Amino acid sequence: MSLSESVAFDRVVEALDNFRIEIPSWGFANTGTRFGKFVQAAAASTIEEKFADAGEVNRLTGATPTLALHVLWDLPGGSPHDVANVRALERRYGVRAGSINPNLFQHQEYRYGSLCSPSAEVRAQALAHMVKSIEMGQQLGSRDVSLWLADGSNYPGTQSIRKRIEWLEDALRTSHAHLAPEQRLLVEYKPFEPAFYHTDIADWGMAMHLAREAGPQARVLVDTGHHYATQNIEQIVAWLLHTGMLGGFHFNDRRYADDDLTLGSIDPYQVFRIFHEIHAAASDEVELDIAFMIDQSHNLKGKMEAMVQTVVTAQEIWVKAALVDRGELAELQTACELVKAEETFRGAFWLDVRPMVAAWREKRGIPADPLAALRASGYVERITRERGSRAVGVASYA
Ligand code: RM4
Ligand code: MN
Ligand code: MN
Repeated sequence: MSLSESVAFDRVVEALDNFRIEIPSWGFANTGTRFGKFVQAAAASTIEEKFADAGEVNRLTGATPTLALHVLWDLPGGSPHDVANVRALERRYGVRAGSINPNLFQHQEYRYGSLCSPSAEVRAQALAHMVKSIEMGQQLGSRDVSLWLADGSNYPGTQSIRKRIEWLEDALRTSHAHLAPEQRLLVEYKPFEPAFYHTDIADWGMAMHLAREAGPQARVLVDTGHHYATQNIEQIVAWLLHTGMLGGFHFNDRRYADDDLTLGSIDPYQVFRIFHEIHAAASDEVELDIAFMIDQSHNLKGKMEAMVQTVVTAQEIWVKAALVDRGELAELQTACELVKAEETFRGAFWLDVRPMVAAWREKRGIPADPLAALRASGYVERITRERGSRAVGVASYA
């Protein structure tokens, strides 16, 4: 890292001023593993509580102005009343509705699939839900409809993989036709779980094909937890950037599978490598339109603390990647100066950027240490008292 201190700070300011990350409503709710759920007294169970928590995270970090919503959990009626209610909550808590996530994995009818079910009737029901989600996005003024499909099969020979591709192509084309001009359809992939033999959208190649089939407003969404353990995620990101197909991210960390651990807790260098690809593409004037989102829900950590910790980590790693001297790196790459290139690259990773990030926060009137500010605010104690006494319904998530 050979940038002078003042150049470095300017870059930090620019990088953080432009960095926004969406938080998920389900990150504040009680969820768990397949085996058990350890409920938390402070967990949110109404949409108002989720907006309140999101507003607090935004106040502490200045980086989370939108809240991703899951249709079945947050907008179950899908009625005008739901929409009016969300609009009022947006005003009250200073956070807007973000991506709309259809829920095609919890109804009993979806046992053998939703958009890919062999039953035409079930496929029609799933498609109607897609269309409804798109319309809710329009009414809420939120831009992205983000599709994660749990469809797949558990045993070889039990389903026609190719027929299911055709049904899915049809469903996505029809869904796309309902998009307003400013809306986008994001297609997420995941190699396995809940299906354990084949998953209908298992990797980025399938997601990219489907997004292209769907239409010009469809893009791929990369959930960092949705890859096999050895996969080179930043290479996938580079390809999606190159092809103009990168629509967004769901960030979380993992050690084994879709673990939804806090970002950077296992492998911060992985996050750095992904962020570097994005900064590098931006400096090469690649056109970018990327929704950064968090997809985590914690079973053991306090939900507010974990969310603030994640946003802070994302900001720090985003800044580290912004501080790679890309001019120098390009020269070293051309000259095939391997060790120097690698040291230039990872030198930025080793920097302790926390003082500069704190200085940026002070400059922007945000608490210098958001986690300490959360603790000092008494917010978690208050919601624990207010929410703790009632009986909790515990949702399950994939
Ligand atoms: C899935 C996937 C989706 C998320 C659900 C809750 O594993 O990551 O994005 O909506 O979990
Ligand atoms: Mn996800
Ligand atoms: Mn996931």
